[in-house]
Amino acid sequence: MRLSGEPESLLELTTAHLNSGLRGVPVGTCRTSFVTPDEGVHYCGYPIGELAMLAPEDVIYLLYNKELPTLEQSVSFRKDLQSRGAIPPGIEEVLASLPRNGHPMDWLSIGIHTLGMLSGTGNWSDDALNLTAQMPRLMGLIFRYREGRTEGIPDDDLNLPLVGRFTHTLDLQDVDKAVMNRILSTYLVLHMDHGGGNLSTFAGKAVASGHASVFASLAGAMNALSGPLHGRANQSCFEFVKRIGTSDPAEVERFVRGELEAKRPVFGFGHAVLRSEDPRAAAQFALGEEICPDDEYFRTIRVLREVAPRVLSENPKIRNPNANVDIASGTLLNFVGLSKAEYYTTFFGWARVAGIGAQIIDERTVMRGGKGVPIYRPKYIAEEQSLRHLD
Ligand code: CMX
Repeated sequence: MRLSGEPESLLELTTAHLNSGLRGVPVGTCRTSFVTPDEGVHYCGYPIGELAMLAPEDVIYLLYNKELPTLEQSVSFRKDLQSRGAIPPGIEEVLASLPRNGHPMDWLSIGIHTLGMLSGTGNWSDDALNLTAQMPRLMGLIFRYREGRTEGIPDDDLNLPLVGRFTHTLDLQDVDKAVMNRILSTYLVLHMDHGGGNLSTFAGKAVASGHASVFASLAGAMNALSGPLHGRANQSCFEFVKRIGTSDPAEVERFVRGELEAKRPVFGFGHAVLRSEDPRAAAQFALGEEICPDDEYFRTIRVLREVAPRVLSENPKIRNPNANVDIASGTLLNFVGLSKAEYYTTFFGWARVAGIGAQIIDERTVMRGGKGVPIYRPKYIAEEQSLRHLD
């Protein structure tokens, strides 16, 4: 059945597109990023491999302004973020009341919502930048309250870079904060944006299209990200690496084959769009070789990176047997002292606040000559039962 045949249509819709989660159906344009099969995600035209080692502040500037900052612009943007970063005191009372065994992603969503109630301005651009600047302190407080470390929380230091403010609030003893900051900076840059149609970005923009606040929209995006088929895959990936428990190539191969025989996914491999190794994986492997080449889990993933693609390639229906972004991120976070995998998706969420926030501003204030994209309203076709009353 043909559903549309506009002369300029990008796609001829058929019944095969129905109930497919809008897969492949063009719905709009994206100004911040796109994904290609060979080079993966690009931010404003730059392949991610070229941006991986930049400071998060400069990449946030890129996503908002569509060009990398000059030195002067970079300094002034950091000052602007500093002026926006203070979070209202009421947030701690709310965090103190949340169930400690609740998932950190639920805490993050509630935290963002609360920030909106306490400090929202109603201006798209200000609210998105304010939340971006508030995130490090919120993240640090979530860790501290969830773990009951509520005594002696250092005051926020707004002069620090974004990542430094998080590690300062977290204030873990016996860790190398400089290395932790480096790993987290790269993690944030690699995860900030991924095109317009991934579930959390789409959900956030859909909520914003009804003119809900930036905070409500981003809280909705975090709820979408929290699912095990979406953002929570990075938690599963590190749990998977820990289960392997060896870096002996023959043992690793036996493990991978066993997982496939048991019909379980080989985590950290495969991709819906990419057809070669994800440059975000390559960037994290390069960092790991520098920072933790002898770490037991890093040795495991180094072997897995060689073995798994060979084994997965034996199955012709697997379109990309290579490593994806999740293969190494948990191992690196664990190495720097962030060992609880249940938190890994919150770092993903923290990073995405920048990309989704920038996309929301584009959809609300730039698209359609500044009028903004109208409220989302895709068409659903009535099924037979729902037409019975017409008989
Ligand atoms: N392990 C086992 N089976 C895999 C596989 C893997 N790593 N990658 C693909 N397959 C299977 C698929 O499940 C699918 O099987 P069915 O036909 O029985 O449904 C078949 O191979 C074809 O899949 P595909 O077209 O190559 O890939 P999809 O777009 O369907 O799936 C993905 C992509 C990421 C969900 C899949 O590769 C996967 O499950 N990987 C493991 C989990 C993982 O690492 N997730 C993190 C993704 C990170 C990211 O998206 O950036």
